[in-house]
Amino acid sequence: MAIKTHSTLLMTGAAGGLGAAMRSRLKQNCDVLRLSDRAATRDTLGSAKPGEEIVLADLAQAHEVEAAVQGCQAVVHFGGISVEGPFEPILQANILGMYNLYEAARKHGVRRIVFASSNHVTGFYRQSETITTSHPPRPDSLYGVSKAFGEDLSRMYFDRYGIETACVRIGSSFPEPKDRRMLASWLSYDDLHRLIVACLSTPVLGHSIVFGVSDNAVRWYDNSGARHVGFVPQDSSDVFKEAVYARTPEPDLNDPAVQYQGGGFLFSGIPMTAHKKGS
Ligand code: NAI
Ligand code: 15L
Repeated sequence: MAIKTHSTLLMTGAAGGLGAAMRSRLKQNCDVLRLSDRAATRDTLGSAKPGEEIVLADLAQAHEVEAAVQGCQAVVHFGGISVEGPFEPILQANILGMYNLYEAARKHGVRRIVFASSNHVTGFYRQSETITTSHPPRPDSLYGVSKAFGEDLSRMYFDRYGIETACVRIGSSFPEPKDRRMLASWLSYDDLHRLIVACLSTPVLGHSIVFGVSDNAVRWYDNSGARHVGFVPQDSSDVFKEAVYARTPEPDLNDPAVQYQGGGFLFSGIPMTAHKKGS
């Protein structure tokens, strides 16, 4: 989708999996794509191609984030810790980093942000439930809590300062679904790109929550509360179903990773209580 949404677009987390996948795609949607990530990722990012700029920044460092944001009209925010783990790095990158990003956006007049939130904000809903964008968060991990914080922080910046944000609760965005759970949560890279462009280009975004999944047959999410975003997924995990079933074992229905939408994230990081683990 070649529609130009903004002149200079900042993409944080540009050296990560989704950053790499969106780098060529988002180039069509702006005059200048500014890529940002931690200094340690310099080699992964390589040099700036035509129509690109690179501004390295640690999200935990306010002045570095300001330098990355200055001169941009919109941001696609992929940067941060992307899995469950020790709290300190999550605190620095996802919580302090989110605050630094929104303060920089406020100071430098950024009007719209696409925030890579996560299905783990609602990971403690069961796989037998269908949830809407209005269901309360039920994070399954410290990582999920940090994304819920990001959603609330961005809401405050919308209510106070009018900065519009799409909190995209990405399911599982990889080249293909890795397991049976991902048949429900999978988001193709092309659908992710469609979703980002929809968020950047819809006339009125406000503060919106959108589930980022493809048009999969098995679905836990009802996106009808986000129709104004105009995201119409065009891919489906169904084409991978046979292969995924052939290479993965029968699910154990007593396993919380099978019962809950958050899957394996329920077990990583801080210990689970006996209540959730056992029965
Ligand atoms: P990734 O881990 O491959 O990329 C994250 C990037 O953020 C990395 O390049 C890393 O260097 C950067 N980063 C981490 N801490 C930083 C800091 N303090 N300062 C600056 N940069 C920092 O993750 P991936 O898969 O590309 O995901 C991108 C975003 O989307 C993440 O925020 C993740 O939480 C979110 N997401 C991804 C999903 C997926 O299926 N890939 C699903 C749900 C959410
Ligand atoms: C996420 O939030 C992670 O960033 C990603 O690595 C996947 O694990 C995904 O969720 C998932 O739930 O499959």
